Amino acid sequence: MHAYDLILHSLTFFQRDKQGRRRLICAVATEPLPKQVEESNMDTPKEIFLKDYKLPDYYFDSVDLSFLLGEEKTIVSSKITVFPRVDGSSPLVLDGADLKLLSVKVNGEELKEVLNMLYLSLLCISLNGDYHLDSRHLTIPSPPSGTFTLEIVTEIYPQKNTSLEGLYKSSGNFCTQCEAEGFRKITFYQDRPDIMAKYTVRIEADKSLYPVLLSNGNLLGQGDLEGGKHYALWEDPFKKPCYLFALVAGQLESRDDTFVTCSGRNVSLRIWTPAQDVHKTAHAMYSLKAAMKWDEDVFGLEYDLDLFNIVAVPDFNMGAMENKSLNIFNSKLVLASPETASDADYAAILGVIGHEYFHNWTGNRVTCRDWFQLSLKEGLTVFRDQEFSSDMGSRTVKRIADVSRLRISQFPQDAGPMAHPVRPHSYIKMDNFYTGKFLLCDIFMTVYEKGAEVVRMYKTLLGSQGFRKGMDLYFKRHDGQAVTCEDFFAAMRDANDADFANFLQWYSQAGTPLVKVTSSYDAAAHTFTLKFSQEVPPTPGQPVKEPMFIPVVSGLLDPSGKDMPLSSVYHDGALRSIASNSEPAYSTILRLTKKEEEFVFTDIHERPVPSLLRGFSAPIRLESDLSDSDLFFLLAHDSDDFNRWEAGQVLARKLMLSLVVDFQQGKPLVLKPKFVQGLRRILCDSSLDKEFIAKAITLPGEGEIMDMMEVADPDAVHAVRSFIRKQLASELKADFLSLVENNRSSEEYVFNHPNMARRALKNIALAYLASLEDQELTELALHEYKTATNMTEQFAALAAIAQNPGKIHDEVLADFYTKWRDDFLVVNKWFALQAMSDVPGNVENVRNLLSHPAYDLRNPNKVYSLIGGFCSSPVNFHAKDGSGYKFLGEIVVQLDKINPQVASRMVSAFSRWRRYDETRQNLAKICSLVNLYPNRHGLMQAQLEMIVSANGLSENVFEIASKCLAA
Ligand code: B3K
Ligand code: ZN
Repeated sequence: MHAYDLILHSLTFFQRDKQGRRRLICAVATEPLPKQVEESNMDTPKEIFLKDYKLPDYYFDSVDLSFLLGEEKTIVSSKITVFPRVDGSSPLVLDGADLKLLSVKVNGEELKEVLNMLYLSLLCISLNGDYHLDSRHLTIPSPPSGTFTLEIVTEIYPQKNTSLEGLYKSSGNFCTQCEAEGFRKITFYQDRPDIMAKYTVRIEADKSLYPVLLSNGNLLGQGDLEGGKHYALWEDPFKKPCYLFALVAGQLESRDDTFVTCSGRNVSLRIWTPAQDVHKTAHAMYSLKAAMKWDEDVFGLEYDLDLFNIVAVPDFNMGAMENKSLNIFNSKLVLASPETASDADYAAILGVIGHEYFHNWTGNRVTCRDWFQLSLKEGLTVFRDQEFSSDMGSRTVKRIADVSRLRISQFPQDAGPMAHPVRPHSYIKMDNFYTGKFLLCDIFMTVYEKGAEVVRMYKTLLGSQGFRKGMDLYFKRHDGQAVTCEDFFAAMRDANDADFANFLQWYSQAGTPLVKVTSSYDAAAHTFTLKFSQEVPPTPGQPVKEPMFIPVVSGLLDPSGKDMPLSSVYHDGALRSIASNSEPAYSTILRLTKKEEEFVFTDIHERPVPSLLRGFSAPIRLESDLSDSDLFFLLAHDSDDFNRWEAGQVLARKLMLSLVVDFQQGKPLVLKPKFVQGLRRILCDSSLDKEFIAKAITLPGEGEIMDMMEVADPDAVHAVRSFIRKQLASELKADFLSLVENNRSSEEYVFNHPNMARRALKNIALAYLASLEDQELTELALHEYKTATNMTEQFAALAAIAQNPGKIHDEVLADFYTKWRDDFLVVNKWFALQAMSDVPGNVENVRNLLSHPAYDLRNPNKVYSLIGGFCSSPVNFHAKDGSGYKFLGEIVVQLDKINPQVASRMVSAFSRWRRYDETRQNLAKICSLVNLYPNRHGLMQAQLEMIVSANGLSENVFEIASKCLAA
């Protein structure tokens, strides 16, 4: 509670002045808090709850901002037209952080500060003050009734702002990041997304230092001023929440292009970067135009202004930001050339440029009522960018990549202390609910990625056309509004007259449902029965769960591997026909809604092999009773390519888990010949897409396997995965060699699916071969490194060599740095590669890299590469001596003082600490080790405790570290 709240909850006396404004004349606190309590409470992290949402008491109509950008300080003036939601006498509370307030005026009249209200209230002294200030708010206790103007002038210091939130400087240029709650670092405001207003922005700055001045909307005017200064005036005709405000000022040049919209309007497109990088923006421009066209074609959504700007900045906490008509991007997601960016970078740029552009409708035109609704815009927009990338490349490969990402990062979040529903019930720092897009060890995936799966389920249930009808209705109902996840649900339901059962639980229940299925065939009755059970595991704050509505897309394969025609299915006392209009159906959606239920397919004349959860139709863990030979059969024949891949993954997971047990019991590791044969068949199947093959022969990640174990054992999992890789490399050596031979190309780099697929297959073959540590094969990798003409192949060869320590490893890494030392994005790849190394004891190398001249803890990308990269190595991060944890603990405390958002990403690497309790392993082994090594569980706990007790800890890190410890 703040002093101010106390006053309002106690006895207050007001009188009206000539303008009808209420003036506080006296206040008496009934239960005053001692001063020290008041002060300590001021900065105690405060949890905010969805259930406490209240409509704002005041709305803003228009906002005129003026910026005087300077080297020492920046002056921000705002003039806001305010109107009350209902006439009454509520105080107007504005958010503010790190601001120096210079003046406040209401209807042109300057207000005075009420100094220490608590003290004065206790003495019951008459006051004539007009506003109150604390470390987080500016409060006007008695604004006039009706519409009024509010003018506020603040002073801020962007050059000192290392949090990269609000207005800050990146490489000498000014830029902003306001989502989620950064606008309050620019000026006092109702910093919440349901306050939507029209903005004008005047920027004034030195012309030679900041020749380019940008903000949202249309440029109304610009001109020179005295003293070498100039100005620009921008107006955004669309109402927007303040999190979409943006400003950029600096020395930038643009790549310009034009897009003609479906209604024939010309839109100017500009991508801004420092002059030397403009040549690297061709792919970003291609991606932007492709996204604009795709949104018109698929959703009928046209861009709504005549100008669209993108600015690339090197210092950015996240991937990018969808500010209205002025997207600001992390340079990594804009700049690309064949020599400096990999296929993965090109694909990420396509996806993220699309993502931010798509927000113009899903996020900007229709925005969120409050931050709990974040998935309304993010889940939907991730789904849209996934679909866009699928349509631009290979749908199956994209789906595999997205599901792998979900499993590697979101499933662990759902199973750990940070588990929360797609729509969280509470938060301390909203930033902790955003996905970091390209971070190496990000676990903040639920709102975005699981949210996208929830949107995908609507599409699965409604079909493309039904989904489009729902989207159309959503825009028709809510354009220009700030709305909730229920509004989206209602639009989908109403447009299709659909029955979604208890679908809304996907928004409120955390945890990944575990679905178990058993099957049986009745040859006499010609029926095939699937029995399902489901259980959603308990998560923090949600010990008991209800069954969910889970769509399981299913098909049945006949013994020749073909899809059987499905006629009808019996479920819940009713026989439902599957075939429609006498067309046979080969796939159907089984709608699970109960804890246990069964589905009986009729007219099944041979024992089928079921293909379940096709396309990963729901974000669940599925455990089936399929035998290994069923899985090999699906791997060879399933018409659903996703499920073909999935069958291989299930086999690999089973194999890895059983070898982990062997390893723990000291048994020799042996690879089943059937597994090798199955992979060889895939490898040599020329009818298959090459990128699909590359995915199919990639083993599940170590994190994924540890996530499936009751007690995670990083050493065992690492040893097993390395063993299988080497064994496969040795047994499939000839096949891998011919893949490398046959997939070289001397042609110019092209970013398209066939070429990317070719490179992906060649690169994975090379990585397998190099794992053998055979001199000839290392020479081969070295040859590929030297002859590569693009970063995809050069870096893949480097990574293949870097697996094995030694002289060549050191020489090639040094050579790579020398080649690319002037390109900071490539140098970040070099940092990441070294940081991720599984060579034991690598923590020392990473510590040394912290003082490398190219390293800088203030740049998020460098932190994500080096520290994030390090945390993704199970061997070194989870080193038994605790050196990895100690390193991360120290970095987090140091980083938190510079940039809390980045620090909280890093601390999240500890989030699964309870999973690493070695004491539950083989007792005999532990007894001999326990004196040598304290258990990992305790080591991580100690670091978390050290972090939460650090002085001046940010709310960002506090939220993560304290939730980890409380779990
Ligand atoms: N909406 C932004 C992320 C904002 C980051 C907040 N700390 C990018 C995106 O998801 O599109
Ligand atoms: Zn987004």
